[in-house]
Amino acid sequence: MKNVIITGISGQDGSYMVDYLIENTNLNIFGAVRRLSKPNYFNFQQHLNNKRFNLVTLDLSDSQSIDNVVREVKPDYFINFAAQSFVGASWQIPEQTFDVDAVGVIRCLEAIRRHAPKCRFYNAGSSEEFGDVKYCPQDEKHPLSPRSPYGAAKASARHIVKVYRESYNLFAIQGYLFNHESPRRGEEFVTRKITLGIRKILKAIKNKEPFAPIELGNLDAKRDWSHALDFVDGVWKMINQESPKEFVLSSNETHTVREFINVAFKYANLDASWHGNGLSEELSVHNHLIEEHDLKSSVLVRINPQFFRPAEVDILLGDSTLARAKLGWQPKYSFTDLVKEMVESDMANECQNT
Ligand code: F7E
Repeated sequence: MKNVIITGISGQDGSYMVDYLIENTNLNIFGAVRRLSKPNYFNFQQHLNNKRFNLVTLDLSDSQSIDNVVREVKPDYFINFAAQSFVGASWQIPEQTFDVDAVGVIRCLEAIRRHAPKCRFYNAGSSEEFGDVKYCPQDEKHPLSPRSPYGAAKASARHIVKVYRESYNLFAIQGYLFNHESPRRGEEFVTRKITLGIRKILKAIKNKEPFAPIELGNLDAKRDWSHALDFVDGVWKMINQESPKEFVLSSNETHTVREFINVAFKYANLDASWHGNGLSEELSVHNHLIEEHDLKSSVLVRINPQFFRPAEVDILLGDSTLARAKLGWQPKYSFTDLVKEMVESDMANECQNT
């Protein structure tokens, strides 16, 4: 039986990849987590008793830990979803971001080169590598022009993956993944911040309590959002090609943060409208609802300059034509399916791990 190492399994992509491979393959899965004083098994607890699932400790900032696991497991696949993945934080912790997201990839590649040179390696790449984009939509030929320490680290990782591929003849690739979300998305990312904010507001309304607005930064930023479940399928197809080619995975649509908010509040059945401009822009509940529910507050969303970034990627819009044609990859979720699922999941799970 073949072995796969998946890093980052407490997070969204790693945990969905474990689900996907348990369901669709007979691989032995070595799910890697970093040692934490308070372990977080929430997203993969359903597999803990599965004979095909093995939990291993591995830290991208520690080459010994990577070397040990690769030497023992001798993987056929290594899928690296571990990262400091929050762009906003990468200005506060630039060294740690670079160490984990770029140098950590060298550590993985070195371990593979020494102990499992036939292993197929996938590293999570990002549309953030395109940065201040030169043309729309962005395809595989778009130049790398990152705007954040996170984007710079991922762009460096892309170069080192190519160098190892060509120097040592490794099957090593890094896809170009545009934004991808789900009910398992981390709380600080804008989509989940919005859907969790809606959950809090609805609860307050139900309990006839006042509520605090959701505070956000740049509502004009445009992103190409997909469902993470579609992307783990795309990554699996990418790592199983005959030759190591790197593809864009994207929905091929772009929406502003404001549009995400509008659709999310629609699925929460809260009639609302925008007022004001710039930093004074606010989303408020419609008057008829204030009277009907005897609401104690009315502002749902407000701008807080704290959430603007030192440098912003204004628009991302992917072109995944090649992945669809060459890998036969076809995403199943639309933008509205995604928003609906996220809103409904947060409304239903009032006592999840958040
Ligand atoms: O921001 C704007 C923010 O943090 C999206 C990661 O998975 O995708 C993700 O990176 C947009 C940005 O994701 C808030 O300025 C406004 O324009 O959800 P995000 P991201 O930075 O696009 C790429 C492909 C990755 O590779 C990354 O790992 O939303 N925005 N107000 C805000 N964003 C946040 N987080 N919080 C706000 O309050």
